[in-house]
Amino acid sequence: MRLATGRHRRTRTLSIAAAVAVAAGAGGVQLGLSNGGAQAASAAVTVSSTAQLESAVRNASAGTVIRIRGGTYTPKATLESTASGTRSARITLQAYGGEKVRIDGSKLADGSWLAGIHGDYWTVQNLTFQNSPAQGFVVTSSVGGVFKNLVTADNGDSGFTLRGDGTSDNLVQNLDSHGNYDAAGHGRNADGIAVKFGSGTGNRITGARLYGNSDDGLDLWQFSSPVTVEHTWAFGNGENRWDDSAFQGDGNGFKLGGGGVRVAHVVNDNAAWGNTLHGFTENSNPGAIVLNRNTAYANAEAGFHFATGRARLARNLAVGDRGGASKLGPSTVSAANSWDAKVATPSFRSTDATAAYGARKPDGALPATTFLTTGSASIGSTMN
Ligand SMILES: [Ca+2]
Ligand SMILES: [Ca+2]
Repeated sequence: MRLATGRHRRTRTLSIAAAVAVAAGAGGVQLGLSNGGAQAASAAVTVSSTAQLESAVRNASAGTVIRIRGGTYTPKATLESTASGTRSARITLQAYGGEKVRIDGSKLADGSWLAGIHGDYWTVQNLTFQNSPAQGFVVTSSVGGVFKNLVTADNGDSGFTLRGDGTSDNLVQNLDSHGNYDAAGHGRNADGIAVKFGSGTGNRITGARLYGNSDDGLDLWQFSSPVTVEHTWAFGNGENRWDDSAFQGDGNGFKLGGGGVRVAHVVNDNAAWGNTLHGFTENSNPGAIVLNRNTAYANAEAGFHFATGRARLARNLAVGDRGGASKLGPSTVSAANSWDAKVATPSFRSTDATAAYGARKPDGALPATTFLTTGSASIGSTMN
């Protein structure tokens, strides 16, 4: 273990403080702060009712595997745990076999998250988290998490969130996050995935579809360590789909910073289309963000907006963005992109996005599509 115990001690203190803060609020949240009585709950447990699910999450400890039978579950308090697994004894929360499980927040008190993990080495997979009054799924100061084949939809704030210092080595794979909208903020906060207000290296997002959210597809506001984002599509964000007369959603596909931090995120082989603001933007992050082989298509503002920082852009493709292909400041490095001199812009095989909305492959991978592909081996997203 390369980390000193000091980090764990600090994290645990913060987690308990946060948990107490939640417990002190409305809703009577019950938290499994003590593992003393929970050891017997380790190992596999299969749940088929909301009460069983709440109990299983509350009592989880290293080695627990919670399997949820198909159906819709409506917890009355945030599904929350401060327990940690280990590298060799993870805590697992997943659907039973191939069954379809929806965890639905429509019975939660206003302002409640639907689910919150405050521990290390969790695996959460093959589940839908929907209709929360606030955030859908929140991971705080966690290490080594695997969050795979999840859906976070129609929640009252961001769908999926990574936050807090000590957020390291987490993998978010094949997330679908859509329709998230914060009514109280008139849509200005709810992103598909938010990695915000924290730090820690080794976090990777891959294979996500982030669409139809009121604010941004992906938002890395004030996360001060590099995040890797790849094979991810952000589309149709920032549209007022809620008949909100005071709508304030922004609508960037990929918002790669902001809030005064300087950080060189790595953003490769993604696509952004049909967003109401920029496809890809530094959002004032002055760091040397790396962007290779991304595609921006038909966004309302710039395809690539990097006006103030030191981003390094290569082999990106921008077509049909109404604010122009790129808006780049003097400190950026731009080479072999479609807007650079003597670079040919290949034609798309298809501009019909239907297949991009379609069912994923059986293993959860992005659906096969010719949408926005060109056949070029040198420029633009591969769309897979
Ligand atoms: Ca916003
Ligand atoms: Ca945002």
